[in-house]
Amino acid sequence: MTQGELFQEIAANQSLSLSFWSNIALAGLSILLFVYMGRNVEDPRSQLIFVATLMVPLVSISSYTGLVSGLTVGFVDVPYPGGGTEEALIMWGRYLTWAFSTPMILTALGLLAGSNLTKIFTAVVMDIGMCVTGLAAALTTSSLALRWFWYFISCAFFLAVIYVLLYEWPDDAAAAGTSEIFGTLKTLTVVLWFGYPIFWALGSEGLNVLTTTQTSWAYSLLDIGAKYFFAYLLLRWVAANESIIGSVTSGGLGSATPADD
Ligand code: RET
Repeated sequence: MTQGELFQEIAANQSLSLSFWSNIALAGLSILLFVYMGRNVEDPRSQLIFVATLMVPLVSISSYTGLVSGLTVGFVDVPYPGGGTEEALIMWGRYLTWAFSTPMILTALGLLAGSNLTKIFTAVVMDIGMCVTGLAAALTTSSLALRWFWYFISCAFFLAVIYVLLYEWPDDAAAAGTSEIFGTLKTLTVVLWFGYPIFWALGSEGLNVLTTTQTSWAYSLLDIGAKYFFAYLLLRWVAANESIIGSVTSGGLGSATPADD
């Protein structure tokens, strides 16, 4: 199918189109709002959090423009359990662009927690591994088993990210004095991020319990919470508490918290 035909196919499905356009609109509004919120921020660490977080809606508007234009979607012969293969519209651009947006979310969270470079690097590279292997899972057509093997590799990367979020950064955030906001954002992130592999498994890429349009809406709604709402909460706090972020002294390779022993 040509890109023009894919574009027509998407435009003809009103609900699917709306799941894309709603995010383009929200990403656009978020970009304007976040630039405005950051206009007076002067502390360099707070500015870095702003830039990283601003990248999230910037990547998002690009991602959804790719989807709605037919550039980053395609019909793929997906093997399903039971032996059959079905041609399904796969939004592979989502997995590709997550490799750019989710590292920004984690970098911003790590900076907020006052984490050291080692932990931020670990979270970011595991996260990129998760997105790229998720893309491989979505595009593998040769074997059902290997499709799911990619999925489980991606889940393993994902668990490493969750580990850093749940067991490493909370202690750092306590030392940095950002515990309260970090706790809120951590919970929001962990809960919403678990939604993605669940909907992948249920959707047209996985077990085909949900249609492509339903899967797309699931991702689009998760995106609204995990990106724009998350970013708004984070930036509102950072703009109001620049001095706390400014007094964080960690950021090198060492541990932000003193060793336990
Ligand atoms: C996939 C499928 C394979 C297994 C796992 C996945 C996890 C995806 C996640 C995505 C988060 C995306 C966000 C985007 C915001 O821009 C790739 C669906 C574990 C956690 C927050």
